[in-house]
Amino acid sequence: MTDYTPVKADKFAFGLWTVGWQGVDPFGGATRDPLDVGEALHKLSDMGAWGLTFHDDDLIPFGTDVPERERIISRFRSLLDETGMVVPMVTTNLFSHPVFKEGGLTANDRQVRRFSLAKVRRNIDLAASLGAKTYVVWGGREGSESDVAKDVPSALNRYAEGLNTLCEYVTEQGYDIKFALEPKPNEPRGDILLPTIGHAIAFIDRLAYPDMVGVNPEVGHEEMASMNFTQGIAQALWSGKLFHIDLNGQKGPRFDQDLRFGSGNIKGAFSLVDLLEHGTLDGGPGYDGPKHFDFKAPRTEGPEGVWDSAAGCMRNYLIFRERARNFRADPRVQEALLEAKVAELAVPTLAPGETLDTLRDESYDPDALGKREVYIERLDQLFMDHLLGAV
Ligand SMILES: [Mn+2]
Repeated sequence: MTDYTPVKADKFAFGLWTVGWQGVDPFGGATRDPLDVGEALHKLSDMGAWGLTFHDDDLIPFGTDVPERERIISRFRSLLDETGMVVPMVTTNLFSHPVFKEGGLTANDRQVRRFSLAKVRRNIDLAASLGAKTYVVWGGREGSESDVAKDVPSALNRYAEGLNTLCEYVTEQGYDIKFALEPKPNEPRGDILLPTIGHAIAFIDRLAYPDMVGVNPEVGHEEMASMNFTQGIAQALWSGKLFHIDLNGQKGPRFDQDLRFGSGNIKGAFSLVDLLEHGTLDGGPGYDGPKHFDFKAPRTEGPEGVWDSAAGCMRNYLIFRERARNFRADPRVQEALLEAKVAELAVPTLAPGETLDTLRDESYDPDALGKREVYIERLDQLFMDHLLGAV
């Protein structure tokens, strides 16, 4: 057993807006004071975190003039040097200002779309200069409350146009940046475009530069839609599209809770970490990118509670990682995997040279097959035993 102390090599990253959230919700104002970016960087670095991410407006308030913008950026660069923190990902706020009330890249109003692209471009230049490799696109306002007011094919065309234009810009500039779309089913819009991992992956296939675009799935966003997050991540890995990940917690389909990672669906979090760390049985890779926490300490908490919550995200990941390693190394588990024929699924259904005619000529005993034991409960209980530390 380790002491679950995070180190930089674990690549834990936090959004500036996560630890900086002041607790404003639709029913009440701030319960916490603003957090200075210097304090955020020092505190996170001391706690063993590796990276800090931000929306443009988190670091540089909307409407800041050029000299003040330069001053903020130069102070931020010094703070990064001082703390050894990196900026693995940057994103754009295309949702807070009223200009985005009807969308950003897919607003019906063409001037809003042009403004949105210009805002993204300006922030991509900053992202590249800070060494960020991933640029997240979360279209929280891209959607509608009224089906008749949004022509979805046109919206998807404009979404694609925006991304294609940004990909061309990044290539022309020689930036080492890829885009990651972040799906979410609803909130703040009644319905958001590209609501799940699957929608996003299908959309990416239709883009002009599909290799430059992947996904940034968030635990809570998929679970709001009753999706199995581990299964979605497995498909993203299978598609070569898991460019980034947002870890947090959610208690089923309801508003976006952004609980600390591990809180909420604990068994789902365990299977997720097992997948990220060990990949799939057919030798498919796991994930070695940033483990990025997009959580919010509940507004009940004061400043100390925020760091308790942030530390809990990393601690829970490390506990799951240790237990997943123990699970995979346990001889009883290996036996149970064999009994449940989990690895047999990696064997192609037809052998080389076989055809459907081969199958036609084969004899089957469906009744016997229907009566077979599958031993899934036995395996799943071992999984629970390891998760709960009852081994
Ligand atoms: Mn969320």
